Amino acid sequence: MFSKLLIANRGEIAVRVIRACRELGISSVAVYSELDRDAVHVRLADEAFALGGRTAAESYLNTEAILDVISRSGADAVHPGYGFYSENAEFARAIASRGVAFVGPPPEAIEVMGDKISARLAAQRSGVASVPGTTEVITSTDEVAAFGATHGYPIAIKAAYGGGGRGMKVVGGPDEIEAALESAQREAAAFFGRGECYMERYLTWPRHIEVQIIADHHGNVVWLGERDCSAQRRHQKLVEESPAPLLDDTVRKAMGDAAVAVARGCDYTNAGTVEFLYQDGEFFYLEMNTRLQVEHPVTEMVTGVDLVREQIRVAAGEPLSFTQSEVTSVGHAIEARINAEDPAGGRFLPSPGSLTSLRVPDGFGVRWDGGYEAGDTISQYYDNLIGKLIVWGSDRPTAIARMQRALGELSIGGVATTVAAHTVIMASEDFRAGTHSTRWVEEQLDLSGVSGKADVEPPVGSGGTSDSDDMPRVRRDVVVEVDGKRFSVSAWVPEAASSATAATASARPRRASSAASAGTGTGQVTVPMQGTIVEILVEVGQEVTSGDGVVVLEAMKMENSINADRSGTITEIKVAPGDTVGAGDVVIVIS
Ligand code: MV4
Repeated sequence: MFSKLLIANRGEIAVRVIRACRELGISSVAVYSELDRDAVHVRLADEAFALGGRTAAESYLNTEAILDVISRSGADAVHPGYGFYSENAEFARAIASRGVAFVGPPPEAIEVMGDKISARLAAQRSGVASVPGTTEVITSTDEVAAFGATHGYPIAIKAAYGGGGRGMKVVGGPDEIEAALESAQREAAAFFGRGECYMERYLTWPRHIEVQIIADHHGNVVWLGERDCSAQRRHQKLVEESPAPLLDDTVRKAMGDAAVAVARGCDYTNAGTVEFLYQDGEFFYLEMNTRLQVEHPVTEMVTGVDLVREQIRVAAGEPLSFTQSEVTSVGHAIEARINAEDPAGGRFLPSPGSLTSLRVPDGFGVRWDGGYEAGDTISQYYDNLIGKLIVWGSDRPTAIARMQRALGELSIGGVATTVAAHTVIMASEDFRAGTHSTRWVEEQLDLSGVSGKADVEPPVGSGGTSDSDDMPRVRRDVVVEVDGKRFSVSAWVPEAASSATAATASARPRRASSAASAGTGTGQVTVPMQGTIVEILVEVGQEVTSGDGVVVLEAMKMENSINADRSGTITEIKVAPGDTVGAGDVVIVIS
């Protein structure tokens, strides 16, 4: 077994892994950005090392800094969590070459599954049916037309190196082929650096059902039930549950066998998830996620298996601690993702800021996997997941009632959250009947009357959701003696309070551009937070009215419409799709 494990991640998943390490008697090493100096994962780990930087790219995705800390810490294993380096084959190889274990699958399996065409071929070789489609790169519109003539419409055009729905275009009929193919290829090139696309029959009302698998280095591959993740918006899951409602046991078993076959087919080890689309009693392989997923707790709650513990054990070469026939699923588990987002009107607008208060529910059958405490800040630079509320009940109605009870106990001050959306989802007839699909939240759920406002408003004059992550701090080096040994310690202390307050107040108006609907702006349209430009909605010379969307910005995993701050003519477009921008950058000029 390992003696020291480094967690190359932050937030709730870093906390989750640290807890597993403690239970296994493994020493844990945290890493942190400048903004996470006092984060929960840092406080909880046995040791912590600074990476420097603030944005993800400067910190948790700074390969040089991470590799340096891995060697300095003496860690013999690295857990990547999800996101960041979790599906990066090059990183897995770099670690292995240093003699450090990667708590995840072999790099070859990550690569096969990272390319969606090769992933479809892998499933095919394993005898598992994918959605009817092609396994070759589309080279002309004629190929799409021929596919449509044979299989009918709609058709989905997807990026071969894509993921998360980005770049997927739906073709409703022959006259839409040209535009759809062109924009799919353009977006794929902008976002994934490769324009290759392939196509599939587009399923119109599918459920997203995924199977958890785990494999060891002794040839054992088992599946641990499935999760229904259909309640999502813009490819961000909101609610996940296990077992999937209204799923026939024969179909469930067939899906489990198919998932195991896909995993075996690519010599998979460690934890992974095989995604399927399920419609009209049929299931189709979609893709495989070669990492531990956010929603893994629902599987843990019904099977009793500690997935992170098993991940670490199999990475150390130990056999799985159970066999397939020993896996059982008892009762029902539901997870609600609690994000710092305002779901008002179905918009789910990011709402970074300081948590002025946080009271989490407890009691029978309730689990909170969190990464923050009251006083911490949800930064615009990272995922805005505050925590995951997971409940277990003896059956689905009991679990839903328990989730409703727990949501009622959860109280978060300082930021808007998705709690109100979860309350509506749990009460909705479609969700309770289990008839919702992947399009349900966006197209049918009524969130018009919902407000994501913080439960507890900060006292007037406190600065409210002020960006305390921007508070200027200065380094003070002090020498201390611990058990007679001399240490030099760097303390990061706030600058004199008065100057800090003044700096924060003038530094950065929040949501300047998106909130500017009064039409009195300067015409210098800025983005309110760091992110990636997804789409330009206007052209130079075009007339716009104040409040019109001009640019789509992806930030904190959400697409945000950046709007004109005054009426006038577009005179300059300073960005292109794929560009990274920082808070306050001017993207469009109107005069
Ligand atoms: C599909 C589909 C319907 N038909 N493929 C979106 C993300 C990417 N992982 C695959 N996605 C989809 N592929 C065919 N042939 C519908 C989706 C889809 C979806 C899938 C899983 C979870 C949520 C989704 C939301 C919208 C669309």
